[in-house]
Amino acid sequence: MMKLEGALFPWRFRLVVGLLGIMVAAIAWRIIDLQVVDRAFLKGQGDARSVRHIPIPAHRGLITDRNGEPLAVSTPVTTLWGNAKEMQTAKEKWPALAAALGQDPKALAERLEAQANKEFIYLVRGLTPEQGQAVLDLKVPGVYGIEEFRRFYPAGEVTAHMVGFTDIDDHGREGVELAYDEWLAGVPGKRQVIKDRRGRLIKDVQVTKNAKAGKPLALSIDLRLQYLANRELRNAIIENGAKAGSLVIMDVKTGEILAMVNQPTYNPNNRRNLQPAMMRNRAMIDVFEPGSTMKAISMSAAIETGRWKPTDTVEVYPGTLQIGKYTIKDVSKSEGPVLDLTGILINSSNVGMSKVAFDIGGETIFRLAQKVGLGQDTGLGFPGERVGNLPNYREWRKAETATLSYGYGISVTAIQLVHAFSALANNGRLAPLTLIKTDKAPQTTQVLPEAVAKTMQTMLQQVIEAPRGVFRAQVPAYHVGGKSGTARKTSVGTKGYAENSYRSLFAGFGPMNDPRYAIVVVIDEPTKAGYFGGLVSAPVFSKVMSGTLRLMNITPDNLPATQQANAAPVVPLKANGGRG
Ligand code: 59J
Repeated sequence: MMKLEGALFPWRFRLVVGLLGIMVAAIAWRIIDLQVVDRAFLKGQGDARSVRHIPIPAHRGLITDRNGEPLAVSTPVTTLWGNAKEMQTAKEKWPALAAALGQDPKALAERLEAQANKEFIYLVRGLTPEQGQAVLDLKVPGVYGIEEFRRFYPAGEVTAHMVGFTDIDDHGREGVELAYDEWLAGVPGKRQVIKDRRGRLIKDVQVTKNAKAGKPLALSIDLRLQYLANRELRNAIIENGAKAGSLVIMDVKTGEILAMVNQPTYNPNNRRNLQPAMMRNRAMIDVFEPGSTMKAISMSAAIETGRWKPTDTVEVYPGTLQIGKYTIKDVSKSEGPVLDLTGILINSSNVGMSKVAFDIGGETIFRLAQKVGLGQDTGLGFPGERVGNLPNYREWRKAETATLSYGYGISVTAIQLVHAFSALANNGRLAPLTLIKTDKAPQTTQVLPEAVAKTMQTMLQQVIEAPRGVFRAQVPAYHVGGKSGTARKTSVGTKGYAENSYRSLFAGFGPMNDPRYAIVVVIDEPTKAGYFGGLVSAPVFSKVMSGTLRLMNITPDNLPATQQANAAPVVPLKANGGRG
């Protein structure tokens, strides 16, 4: 075969072998050339053109109030960054850049020179896309843009504690923004790009993963009530020269928090000059002794035993009661030496309450307090939320029993206190608390017999409407009920109570014909016009409850007879004015 072919085409065979030989030699030379001679050059080129993945920001979910009013909105912004190394090649363009950025040209030049070997520096973050494009249109070498989102809080300081805020990288840092971060955040996407060594985009290759937008969140709060609560609390803090305060409004039937405000507050859109005191969501993260507001719970426990009814009496004379070396004192002189249970609440008698408590035992009060959520986990999972403390003693001696019955030796948050009162308002049924709008009726727990809750509603209405009652808590056109409290603050450092610093409290609900809203007002260290809860906090309750009932279109249950006549439908005028 070989011989035959060789004999037939000897010149062709030699030609092919020769060509192959030349090709092999050329390839070998090329390999040596690439691997040895040009190695350094090519390696540099390879590094310079590399595939990178850059994140595509995910749109963060919108936070709204219960009626769809925006509370936290993500808007697209452009962040401009510079490759300072590259920027050194076009210093003549810096003044125009500074002008477009609204920065001092000298300061910018100094900064760029000081960081001349940095390949990434922020020039300005969070411009509107139009502003950003205007700067990019200058085509300054080394200046690039990234698309980001920035959070804006339309209601500012009014919803600050509740909503919280995100950090500059759009991660939740406080409040609902933090508690629901995963729900709101979404998942960033990825874009494959080819960039050169200086970070210049050479080619936008493809989107390898689409960004997944975060989910929207409708809170339980009603922005109108939030504004109302904030305004009235702020005014009261100023008028009373108080240090701080909280106010919570709850829908007792659904468990929804309709408003939650604190003073002092802050503007989440401008967080420069923030002091830690402004950032505290006190209604959930500060605990306090509930003082006499606790008597509403202790009295409920007494009536639930069946051993006591509202008209049963107790001797409170002479306004003090000695328990070992501990003296129980009534602050105000009671209307008589003997008070019935309603009278104990109206006169806020610590002595009377203690005597009832000795009869039913501290543990009875403890158990109900526990059931209505005092000193218990709310399940809300709000960042920094406190649980408070409801101590259980192996042996409830008189001192512990008395102290708990009128609200000391226990610590609660404002939100727990409003929750406890909601059980009385909702006929003994406790709805779990929520900060999220709910559409279906919640599963409630009967924590107190309906009849007992109804008895308490009547008594707490008397606390406000009786001749010696807390008239400042009254609401025009509606019947409401509640309990004031004035608690000496524990003084820091010592074990005892401060002589001159108080917490003024009010907890109540309405309207009494079908209680719907519970409100708690806490005013911390009032220093001007007195400090009694009935004086300082009750008027705030009145104004906020009044506004709430009106805004929510609740039919008045206490109209004077003449107004009721007016409210009745009148014969409408005929369209032509009655002329035929
Ligand atoms: C009080 C307390 C402190 C703790 C006392 C208020 C006790 C007590 C030890 C002295 C002012 C004051 C455990 S006052 O809340 O009784 O607003 O409707 O702070 O009693 O034993 O100069 N409330 N307040 N007591 N401590 N320890 C009354 C009452 C209450 C009122 C006013 C008058 C106290 C009508 C409180 C209100 O019901």
